[in-house]
Amino acid sequence: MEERFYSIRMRASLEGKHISGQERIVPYQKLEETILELHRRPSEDWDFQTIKVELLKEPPQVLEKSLKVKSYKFSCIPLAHNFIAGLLEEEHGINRHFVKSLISKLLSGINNGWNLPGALIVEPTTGEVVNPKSSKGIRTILFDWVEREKVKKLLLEKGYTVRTLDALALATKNVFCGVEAEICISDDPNYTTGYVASAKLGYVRIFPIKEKGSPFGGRIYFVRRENLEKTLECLRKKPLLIKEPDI
Ligand code: PML
Repeated sequence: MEERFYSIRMRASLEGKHISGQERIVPYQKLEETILELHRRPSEDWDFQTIKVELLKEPPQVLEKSLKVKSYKFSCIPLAHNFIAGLLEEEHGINRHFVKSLISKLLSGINNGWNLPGALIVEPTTGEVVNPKSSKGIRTILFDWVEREKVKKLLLEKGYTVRTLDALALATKNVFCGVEAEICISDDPNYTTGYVASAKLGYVRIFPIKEKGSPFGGRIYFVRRENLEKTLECLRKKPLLIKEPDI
C-alpha cells in the first residue's frame, strides 16, 4: 500500500494577535510526535491554538533541491530596497517604482495600519493587486523538508536561522507553483533579514530590510494574470517536500 502522508498546521494567537504558525508534512509514524511538537512550539503566551491534521489525498511530490541561497548585507535600508528594485527590474522587467512603493506599503501596515494575513498578489507587468476579492491574503501551505531535522542542523551550522529553514521551503514551493518573484519582510520586530526570491534569482537574503522594532512586514507574490488560477490552486493544494537546501 502507498505510504500515507498527513499535513499538520498549527496557529496560535493572543487576544486575536497572531503569535506563532507552523506546518509540517509527515508520514503516519511521525504524526503523534509532530502534533505534540507543534503544540509545544509557541515560545510566547497564547490563548488560542488550532492544530489541523489532514490526510493528504495524493502523496507529496519530492523536489531534489531548494532555490539557491545567497546573502547580501547593506549599510542602510534604502540601499537594500534599491537593490531589490534593481534586481526585479533587470531580471523580471518589473518596474522599480512599483516595487519600491509596494515595499513602503508593506512597511507601513498595508491592511488599514496592520499587516495582511497572507500574501499580496501583484501582476508584474501592471503593478495591479489581483488578490481574489474574497481573500484577505494568499497563504502558501503544504510544503516541508523530507528530513527537516537534518536540514535544520545543516542550516544552523552554516549560520542561517530556523526562519530561513521555513522561508526557504515556502519560497521554493512558490516558485515551483509559478510565482514569478516574491518579496518577504518578516513582521517580527526583531528580525530584520528579508528576502527576494525567484527561479532566476534564487533565494536572495537581504539585510537589513527594515528598521529593528518595526512590527510591519508581509509578502508580495508577483504572478502573471494568465497563470493566476493555476498558481493559486497549486499554492493551496499541491503537497511538496524538498530534499536538500542549495547552500
Ligand atoms: C532569512 O533569514 O532567510 C529570511 C527569513 C524571512 C522570514 C520571514 C518570517 O518568518 O517572518
